[in-house]
Amino acid sequence: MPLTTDTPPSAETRLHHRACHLCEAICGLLIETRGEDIVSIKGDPDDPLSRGHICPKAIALKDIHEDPDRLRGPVKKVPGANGSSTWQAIGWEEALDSAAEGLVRITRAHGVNALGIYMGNPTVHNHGMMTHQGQLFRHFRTDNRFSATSVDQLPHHLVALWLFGHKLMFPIPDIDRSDYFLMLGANPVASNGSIWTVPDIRRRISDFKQRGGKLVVIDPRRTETAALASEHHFITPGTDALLLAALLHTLFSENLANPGHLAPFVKGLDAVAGALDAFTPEFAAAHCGIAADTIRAMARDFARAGAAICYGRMGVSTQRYGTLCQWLIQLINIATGNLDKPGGSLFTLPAVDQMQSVSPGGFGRHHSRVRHLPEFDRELPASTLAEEITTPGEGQIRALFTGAGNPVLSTPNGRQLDAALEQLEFMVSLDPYINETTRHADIILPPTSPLEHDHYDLAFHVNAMRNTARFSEAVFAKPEGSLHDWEIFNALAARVAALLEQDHRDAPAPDVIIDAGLKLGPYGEQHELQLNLERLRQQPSGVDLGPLQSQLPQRLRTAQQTIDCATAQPLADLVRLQAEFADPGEAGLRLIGRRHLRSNNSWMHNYHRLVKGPGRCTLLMHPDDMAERTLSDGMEVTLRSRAGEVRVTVEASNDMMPGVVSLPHGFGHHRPGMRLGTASRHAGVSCNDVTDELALDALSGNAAVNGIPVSVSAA
Ligand SMILES: Nc1nc2c(c(=O)[nH]1)N[C@H]1C(S)=C(S)[C@@H](COP(=O)(O)OP(=O)(O)OC[C@H]3O[C@@H](n4cnc5c(=O)[nH]c(N)nc54)[C@H](O)[C@@H]3O)O[C@H]1N2
Ligand SMILES: Nc1nc2c(c(=O)[nH]1)N[C@H]1C(S)=C(S)[C@@H](COP(=O)(O)OP(=O)(O)OC[C@H]3O[C@@H](n4cnc5c(=O)[nH]c(N)nc54)[C@H](O)[C@@H]3O)O[C@H]1N2
Ligand code: SF4
Ligand SMILES: [Mo]
Repeated sequence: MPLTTDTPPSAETRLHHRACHLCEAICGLLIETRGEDIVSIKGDPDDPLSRGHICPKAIALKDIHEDPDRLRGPVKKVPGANGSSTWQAIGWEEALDSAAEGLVRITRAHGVNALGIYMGNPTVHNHGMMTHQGQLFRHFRTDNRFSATSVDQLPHHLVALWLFGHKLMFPIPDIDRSDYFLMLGANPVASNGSIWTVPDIRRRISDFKQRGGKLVVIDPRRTETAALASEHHFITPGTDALLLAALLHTLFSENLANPGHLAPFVKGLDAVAGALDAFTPEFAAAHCGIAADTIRAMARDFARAGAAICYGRMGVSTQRYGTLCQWLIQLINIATGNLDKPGGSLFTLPAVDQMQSVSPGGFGRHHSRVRHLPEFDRELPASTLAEEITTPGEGQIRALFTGAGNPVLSTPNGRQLDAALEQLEFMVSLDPYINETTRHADIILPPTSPLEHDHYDLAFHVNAMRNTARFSEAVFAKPEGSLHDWEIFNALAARVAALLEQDHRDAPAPDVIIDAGLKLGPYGEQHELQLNLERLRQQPSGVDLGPLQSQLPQRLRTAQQTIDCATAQPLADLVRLQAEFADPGEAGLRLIGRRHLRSNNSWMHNYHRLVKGPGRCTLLMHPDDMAERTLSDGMEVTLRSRAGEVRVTVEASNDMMPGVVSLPHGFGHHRPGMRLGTASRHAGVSCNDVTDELALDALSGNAAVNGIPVSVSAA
């Protein structure tokens, strides 16, 4: 799309190949610049994965780069007039010294666990943050680490670890070669796919259907994706585990289960079948709102399809049975022989293979202090962060480091966390913005703009529906006096190490690490392609490494290279599920979230082009539910839960399941002391002021931000 610029036409025009880092679709872009201006941003038709696809958010790369609210250098909080505080620009030396000293001072006085760390979602879209964060954190040795993982995909990691032996072994839907697709709790037409890098999903769904494929979507809202489906079924939020258990029950009881090529290395299916006796389609139907016959038909269709996919995302991981859902989903894929099969769900073979370099993950090796919630991969559930700050005692968090995260808006009961952050003795944020979270910091360290550093998708090639590799050069030179995220990690780590008298050596630049990873990787020195960074640089649209291939059992990281289906924890969780749903359950409204193509979590509301038009932070509600409460379209209502309440405009929608209301997350930009001009004019309210820090997937500690019991009344 062509964009307006101020630069005289005489300036030199250049064309840059660039990956879009804003979402998991990682689209290839062609960015035209003239001098310091971005003239146009288009899809790269030669990108082997995205094939020219682009969405309206790509233009925000220009807006982020040029945003006057984006910090260009470090700031420090200083006292202002009348007891308020204000921000003062400071130099990097002072900023890094005081950040390191402040953090070390607290851990010296109160022990290592007095420091908390929260890392947010953009970390995984930024290779330098991924390669260099450990550099800093290893000096701190705190158990109080948190991230957006536990408001998101934690159940996927746990199930991957248990079944396949590594937290990153995600089965990836092979939609281009499939016949039947059962999708639960995902809306890729708005989100562009998640734990499934699948640019251009609309076209892929359309091609899939054209070939005779059947897409069945299970969602409490008739979403943009459901609108394209062959079949859509409403489901009562939080009851998917019953549906999935009933599907698996039917596969076993009707002798439709056949692991086929997986049989030689799959164990424990009989034990699973035995544990499912009570989970009949009738039992599920009584709670989930999908008829027993429909469930049986779904199981039969799935088993009889040439190749089938069962896939579930946010809506089924961030609910009370998140881990059980993800485990049942993979058991359906395994029991029908659709795992590791073209047209089913397969594992990638990425050019930089993190299975070689990243730890497989671990679970429950230590627990949170206050609520005794289990760690996963050395991180505790984000839902417990606020109480770890406010509850006195040994190990209480008194200082916090945040990087690329906005937990005040993105974690349950954000208002409680907002207040808790006020209590901290010291806080440092690595972030380009003064927002709802970072306004509590003492020092903010802003990195270079995304277009000022190079880029490699360490995370998303691992989740992609085709094996490709691509390295993007920086579009703009790094401005003088600025630091990349990874340089800030190095510089802070060096200072912290010196203060703690620990050894420190700067980690090499990310491109050096990527080069080494490529050479060691499956297409590197051992392979005819001899892939390395030099070669990738010569093909800026990316290198095609082919469709996903069957790789089992060799790719498994389990001890015996087998898949042991009878995983103890989810089997035990079936008992909790059965007990909870033994009774009809209480009626009442349930709150779910929603995503919009022009938004991205909490931090992309500051760009006029993306937020203009009618406000999107509305509460969707079925007209019957509104009539029952004498509400009318456009009215201000109070949305209330155990944890809190917000006032919001209600919008009538026949796309909602009766009994369910939907509010997007990531809004609530009305708080004082931020520097987000456009966002605060489109403030909205925060969905997470209503979600509940006590609502968890009890098995993993993942936040259940979907399915929250709420009431709605005229404001
Ligand atoms: N435009 C845009 N794109 C994004 C993002 C964004 O904010 N905006 N965020 C990015 C991130 S961080 C992620 S993790 C991904 C998420 O990607 P997706 O998982 O595809 O995203 P959602 O749109 O949240 O889809 C969740 C769906 O679950 C449904 N749901 C809620 N509760 C239940 C339930 O109990 N059962 C079932 N079956 N469904 C339920 C919701 O109605 C919703 O349609 O998107 C990424 N892409
Ligand atoms: N109710 C509800 N809550 C949810 C969800 C939901 O669906 N419903 N979704 C959940 C999901 S899936 C996720 S992933 C989380 C996200 O939760 P978070 O990761 O905590 O929040 P984000 O909104 O992604 O905030 C990103 C922050 O990173 C900063 N940032 C952006 N780019 C960079 C960069 O390159 N470097 C640095 N250092 N900082 C950068 C931004 O300024 C912003 O402060 O929210 C979760 N919360
Ligand atoms: S789909 Fe995602 S990666 Fe592609 S252009 Fe849009 S925001 Fe960027
Ligand atoms: Mo996410």
